Amino acid sequence: MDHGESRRPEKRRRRRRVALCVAAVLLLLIIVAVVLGVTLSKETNQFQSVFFSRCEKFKGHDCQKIWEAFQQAYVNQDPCDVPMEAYDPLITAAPFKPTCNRMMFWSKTKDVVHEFTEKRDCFVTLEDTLLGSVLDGLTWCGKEGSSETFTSDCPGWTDCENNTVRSFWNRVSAAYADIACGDVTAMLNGSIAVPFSPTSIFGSIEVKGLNATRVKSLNVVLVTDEKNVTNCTNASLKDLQKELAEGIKYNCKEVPETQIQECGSNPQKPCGSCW
Ligand code: N1C
Repeated sequence: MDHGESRRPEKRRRRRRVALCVAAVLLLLIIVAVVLGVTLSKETNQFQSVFFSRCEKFKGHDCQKIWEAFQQAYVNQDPCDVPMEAYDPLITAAPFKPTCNRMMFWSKTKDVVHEFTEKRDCFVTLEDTLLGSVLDGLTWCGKEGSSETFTSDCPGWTDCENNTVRSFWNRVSAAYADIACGDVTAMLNGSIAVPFSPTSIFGSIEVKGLNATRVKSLNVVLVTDEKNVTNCTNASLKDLQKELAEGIKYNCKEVPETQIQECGSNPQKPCGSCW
């Protein structure tokens, strides 16, 4: 009898302890879930606010509509399985306008090109257009079963070909080349051994996408430095000419980087005489 009475409160105490433990674990789980949820949607929110602030610099566009068209390409998708066609609705939502004779392509010369185009209004690169400027320098991807946009741990070029970011640049570059017209310019890097790479976006998408009914000529500006590793006779540039559609004329000129910089900082000089 005595025994039974003293065991009952002991049992009750044990049950209370178990209940307390369960409650503590549950609370911890809730905290972890909330923290995780907040940091994840923080990534989405931060990315979205960069997207909108860059987009809103372009007047007369519905950035909300463009954001939705952009998101449908990769949200809730395997980030290694986003084909370039997934961005078709985005191109429809923010189509490119042709700027004949002023279009500038580039490969492995991003900094020189943009230093120049920032200062002078003569040429238009993809980064000067709405889609190019909104996404320039950003990383993003989705995940199956999630409505979030992630900005870290996204697969890159070495992980898989059809990754979210690469497919975007492939798709917008194809659209940009497709509307090219008149005389187009391309800045290539003359201080590397192979200035034209067939696997670059310029080599695999843009050159092939130039339409002979619209494009008169492709004018390569081969940016050189003191080391002068390559010139216009470089074998890779022969490959470039072979890729051009029949009817598009080809020119190449070696231009020292210092000359491009000087022309950039001299607004009096007409663009046509920069090189
Ligand atoms: O692969 P690339 O260059 O030859 O691509 C450059 C070519 C340009 O003419 C642009 O029109 O393709 C277009 N383009 C961009 O505008 C662009 N902005 C930022 C291609 N890529 C772009 N990026 C990023 O740089 C993107 O992440 C891609 O993978 C690199 C390509 O650089 P590259 O090899 O020098």
